[in-house]
Amino acid sequence: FTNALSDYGGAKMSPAHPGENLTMRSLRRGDFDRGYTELLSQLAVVGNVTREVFQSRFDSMARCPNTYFTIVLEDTVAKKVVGAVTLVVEQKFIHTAALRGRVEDVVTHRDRRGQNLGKLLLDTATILGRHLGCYKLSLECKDSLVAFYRQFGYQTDAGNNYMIQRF
Ligand code: 16G
Repeated sequence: FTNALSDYGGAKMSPAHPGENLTMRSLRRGDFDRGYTELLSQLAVVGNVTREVFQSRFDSMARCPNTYFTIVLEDTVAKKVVGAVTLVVEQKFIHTAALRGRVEDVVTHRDRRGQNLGKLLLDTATILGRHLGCYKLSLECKDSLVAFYRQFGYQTDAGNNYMIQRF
């Protein structure tokens, strides 16, 4: 897959060839300085996450092997992270001690939207989840993004409700 070129509305893209001056790779400890938290703030409230806080959270995630897979797209000229997706792999007892994947924090920089970068990131996370053996992948999204996520095989699940409690 990493070399296979898929059709993205005429443009040929793949993780190995995400586009001119773009590279796809795992999140790094140094990505605070490449604007990762700034990018996340285009999705949700990030709050006061300093470099120290970022690095400490990065380190604690790294101590959970095979759990947090954050994939980013870096603009290699600007040295900025312009897109990201996180696959979180949860270990279960059910389904014969299965793995369940959650797709989280999908964001494309506002200046880079409409270039199929989100689609490439989602395809990559979905294929990674399958490759790791997840029996299902799920995500939460706004009404306006339901159609976007449908193209990757996600569906709203009648009878299964997404419930939430906020603190
Ligand atoms: C969206 C995100 C989710 C993120 C949440 C933050 C995707 C597919 N979903 O639901 O990962 O955690 O927004 O929203 O990227 P909140 O600030 O309201 O919790």
